[in-house]
Amino acid sequence: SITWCIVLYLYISLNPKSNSTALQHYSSAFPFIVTVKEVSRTLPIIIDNALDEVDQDRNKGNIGHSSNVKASNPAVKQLETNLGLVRNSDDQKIREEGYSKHAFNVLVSSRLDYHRAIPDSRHKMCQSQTYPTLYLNTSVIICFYNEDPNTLFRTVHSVLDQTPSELLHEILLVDDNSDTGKIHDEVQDFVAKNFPPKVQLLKTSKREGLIRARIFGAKKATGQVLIFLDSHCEVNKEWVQPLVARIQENRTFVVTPIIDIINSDTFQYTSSPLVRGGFNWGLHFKWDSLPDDSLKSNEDFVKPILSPTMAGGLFAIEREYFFDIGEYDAGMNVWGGENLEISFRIWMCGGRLEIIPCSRVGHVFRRRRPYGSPNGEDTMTYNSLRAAHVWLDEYIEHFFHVRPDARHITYGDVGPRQRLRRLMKCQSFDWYLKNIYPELAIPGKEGNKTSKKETNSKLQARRMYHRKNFIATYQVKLSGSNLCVESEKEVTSKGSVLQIGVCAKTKKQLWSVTDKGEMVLAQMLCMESPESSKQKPRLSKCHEMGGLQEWKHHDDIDTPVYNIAAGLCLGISNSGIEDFTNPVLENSSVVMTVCTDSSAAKWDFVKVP
Ligand code: UD2
Ligand code: MN
Repeated sequence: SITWCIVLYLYISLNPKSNSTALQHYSSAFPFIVTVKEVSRTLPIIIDNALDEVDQDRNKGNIGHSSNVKASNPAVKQLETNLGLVRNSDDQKIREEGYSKHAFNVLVSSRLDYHRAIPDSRHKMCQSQTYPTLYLNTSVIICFYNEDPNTLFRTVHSVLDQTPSELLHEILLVDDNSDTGKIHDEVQDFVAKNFPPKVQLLKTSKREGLIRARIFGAKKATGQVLIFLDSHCEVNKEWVQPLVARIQENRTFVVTPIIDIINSDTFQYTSSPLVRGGFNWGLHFKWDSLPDDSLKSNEDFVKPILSPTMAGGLFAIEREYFFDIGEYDAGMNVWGGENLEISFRIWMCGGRLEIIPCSRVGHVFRRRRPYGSPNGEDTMTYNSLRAAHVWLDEYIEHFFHVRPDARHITYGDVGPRQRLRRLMKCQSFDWYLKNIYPELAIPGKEGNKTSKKETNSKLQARRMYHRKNFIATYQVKLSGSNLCVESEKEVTSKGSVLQIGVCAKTKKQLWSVTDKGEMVLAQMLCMESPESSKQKPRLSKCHEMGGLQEWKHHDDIDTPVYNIAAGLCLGISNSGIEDFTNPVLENSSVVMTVCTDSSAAKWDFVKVP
């Protein structure tokens, strides 16, 4: 754990944004908001429970669709309740196609109940909140493009389940001309059979991208408040009341829930810490920690939080106000940038943007976006340029400084948007920076920005928090043999695959199990499963977010070792050889395999004092 501390110390001291580790946890779940460079490398992830006031209860989920498997092996039977379990080649196919089409675990999603219980992630103060009589009703608008139908249906069911019907005027599903008509037909059929008439399916005549698809939906909506959601969400208890209550106070308040995390591998629902929206000069959205002393008393966990920007997907706005302030820039394509544009516009043109901590909605954060734009264009840059030319005034130079290439990229006609800004007599960007986002460092200016260096005591506290919670250390022995799982290369060697070697109490064979279900070799690197059985498990930097680094097993003999996210078990490559004294088995590699296959091994966890 000394090494762990040193690694952590280096990480904290080298990372300029490390003033909130909760933030890093959160940001890492939002790969789409960090710079391209950052996306490609695995972000070191550290969860800061200290900043996360709310219980991180893991949601187990209920099995929904029938699981008619008769497993004779009692150990496998014990695993049967696990949602991600790959039971046959059909399952494997669903899982692999799901990852490639949707970038999340479709197999798990298909087995989860549409009405599964998710943990109430709100602060305890929210649970006793009362709201005034709410007289505004809502239109929930959910745009989707090639979405996994089950996940979309769960989104809709959760809104129906959790929203008082008098507040829910309608749910509009906008199919953004998904590639195959099959998806549309399936959704249409399901809507007709399973949902009340207030759920309506609409379709754009061509692929519009999420921005124009939302405008399309908003124009059809007849409720008094528009609420936009992504098509892979689950709303939490009393999510809508605090949003509507706030808009009733003032129609120029645009409000967002806290976005909780639905793990894209396991669909576990975890609560997110209280953070707010910001951005950098590359015009990438990012999460910022709250200003110092924001959370002093319990009441502060309930009060609206001023937010310079919104993440984009989930927000509520009074319908007429949405159109009054210019809806969205319809010249923006497919994905990206619209969230900063609407945020600048709201603030600069007399509105107010807030996060409402008692409203919580879970969202499946993916590691990559599973779709492109129709002509392969980088819509994020195109859209950001449009926003920059309309809203940034002289500060656009800072954008170009970070993105010199963008100076020469076309961005279409922004004349109408600039006229809109003049017409509405909006404030300058300088005003916005000084009054709403003074925390943003202006390059070349020495401001009294918060110091990037943490005080020693803070650092100390943090190090204490991130010391891993090791439960016990084991040799993991192939049952009935004297062969153990070990790293092929040194214990510090990231990416090393695993093999079977004669048991010896060397570091290479000492696996420490943590309270998060990780198996950490020599207390340094985590055992990580690949997404499919075509690749091998390896040693990876621990990211603390479960998923492919979370393992299930008994802590004694004869247990399968199961990875929920992969739906697979730990096995050995040359199975079938029953004579474990046979030297052929030595150095045979450790693989991921369907849990019921003969290559799925049983293991003894032999405690090492
Ligand atoms: C985030 C936002 C997303 C949007 C985006 C920036 C959250 C949780 N999500 O990205 O709402 O603001 O940043 O543009 O804040 N879709 C279409 N047509 C398309 C592409 C997507 O309808 O051509 C749908 C898609 O099915 C989904 C929604 O738009 O329901 C958002 O897309 P996403 O989930 O890929 O975006 P995400 O969460 O990465
Ligand atoms: Mn999304």
